[in-house]
Amino acid sequence: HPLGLQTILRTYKSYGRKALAVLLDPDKVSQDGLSVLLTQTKQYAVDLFLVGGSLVTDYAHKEVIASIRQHTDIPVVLFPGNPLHIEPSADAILLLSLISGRNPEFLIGQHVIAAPLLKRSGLEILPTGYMLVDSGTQTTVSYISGTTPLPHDKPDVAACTAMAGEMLGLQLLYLDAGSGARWPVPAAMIAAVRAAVDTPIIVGGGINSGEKAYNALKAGADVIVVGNGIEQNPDLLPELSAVIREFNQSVVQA
Ligand code: 1GP
Repeated sequence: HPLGLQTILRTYKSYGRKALAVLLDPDKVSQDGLSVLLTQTKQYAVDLFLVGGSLVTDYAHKEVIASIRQHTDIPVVLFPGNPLHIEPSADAILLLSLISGRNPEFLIGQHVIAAPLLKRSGLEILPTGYMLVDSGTQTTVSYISGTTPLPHDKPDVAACTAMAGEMLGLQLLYLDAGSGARWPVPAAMIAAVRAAVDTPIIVGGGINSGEKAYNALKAGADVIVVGNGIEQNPDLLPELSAVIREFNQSVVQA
């Protein structure tokens, strides 16, 4: 997109427009399932596709992106676990610094390795403070990154982490309870982060109902990310779409 996604997300945030990002994990999506989903997206409010995951074994990013391109012009953003996941046919990449953790590899180490590749890729870089939140079970990303998630009942720690990320120049904040989380990111934590920073806030992990989506958006999320829920329940996308449209309807009327 000529404007750039960073500008678009900031603009959305400034007037309260909410967005839905559908996460496609190249390991989990089947070609048939993907075609059905992509055909459906035309009638639903999908703003972005995220492609990736912390552990990808099939390296099918390119094929998944090619399928998305065949069906729709919705922007595709990489959600990488490591520099092997860089795929220039996407539009943009979340350059994640895992600021909830204390593992230098995921704060800066992998970024140094990736930087020349990213520069050549032509991808729009979205510098993102990535905050893992405890979700009642150990998630793959916590295990792979060797980091402890933020305690789910400590919204003040999350708020200070987000503030520090914003002060360091990160442009987006992503609160993630991890894929398939038992508990999504608590509303109180989203609200505390919302009050602490001006950046758009992305929230994901365990959002598997319209009600959970509503709660996250109401608490201050600008973008919600849903992966597993959509893969497992064909009724979820229409439900999420209705929730997003309800929020955005009131924005238009305001
Ligand atoms: C995980 O935030 C994403 O990193 C989405 O999680 O698959 O649980 O929707 P789900």
